[in-house]
Amino acid sequence: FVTRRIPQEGMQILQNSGMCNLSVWDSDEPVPRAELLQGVAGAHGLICLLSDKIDAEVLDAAGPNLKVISTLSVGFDHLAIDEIKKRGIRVGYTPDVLTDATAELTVALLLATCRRLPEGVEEVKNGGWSTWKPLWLCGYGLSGSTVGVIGLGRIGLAIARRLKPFGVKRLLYTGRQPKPQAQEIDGEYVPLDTLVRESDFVVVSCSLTPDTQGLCDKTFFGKMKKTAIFINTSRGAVVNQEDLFEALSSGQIAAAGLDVTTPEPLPTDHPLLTLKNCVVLPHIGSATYSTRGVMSELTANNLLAGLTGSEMPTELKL
Ligand code: 8YV
Repeated sequence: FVTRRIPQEGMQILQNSGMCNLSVWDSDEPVPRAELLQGVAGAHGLICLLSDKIDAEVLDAAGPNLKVISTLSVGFDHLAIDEIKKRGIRVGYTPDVLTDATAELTVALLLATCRRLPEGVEEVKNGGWSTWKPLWLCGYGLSGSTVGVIGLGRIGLAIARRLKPFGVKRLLYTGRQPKPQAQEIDGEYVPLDTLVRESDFVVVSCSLTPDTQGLCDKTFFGKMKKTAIFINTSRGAVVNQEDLFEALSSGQIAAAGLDVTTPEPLPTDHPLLTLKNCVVLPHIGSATYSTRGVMSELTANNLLAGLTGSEMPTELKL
């Protein structure tokens, strides 16, 4: 069962394999819960997306045939891993292939936020561009700055690599343990507290776990510099959005750029969208044609390998 029309590259692999009797929720919209429960019944394999919550109820609805779940994402916080493990189901996911695209988007969002690009575009359109004014639309630059990356995994490292050539002076990072790869970017492993206090740019690139859920809250924002910029391209739930709104509207921090929110999509009347100093994107980190194409190929190949009991190109170690 495929919960959404995935890019053609992946669909072709599934169709050409001649191995599966495909049932696809043929839409660009998420499959409604009732249809998911119905569609998955008796399936041997499941292809899903981030927006599909795969919990015990879905696994029970699938029944004992289900051997493999292949998600079109690197993140797997939508999967009830304990329940999946208990049932001996294998999981495929899509690491590495989206690292460059997501790191690129993070840099784009960071620059758009610190140099106030959306505000500038808006001013040009609405006639706010009058004469040249010395401090009009001034922002903060990367050159000479301190950048702090929370979570120096594949994507965090790719972000840091791209930011260094902008003239970043210090590159701080935090996580469960120091990373040897950090040498390459002269990264300094520091406690979270130090990172938050000393960074001009705080970039969140960690996965969503019980430890990171709500990590960026009132206390966190309270420690940031008043001139600092907050960027999140990982998962919305790492942030307490009410606390972020408060920090942005009170001037506790300078600005924020978010590619991820809770919920997604963010309602159009959400308070964060009333703020000029908050740039919100609709979760497009991996959205390049080639990346989504390769992600869908990998998702299909993981599924087929799982169905035949062979080695998957990228299996999640449960
Ligand atoms: C995906 C993501 O674009 O892979 C992930 O975990 O967050 C994004 O790259 C998207 O969620 C597709 O499922």
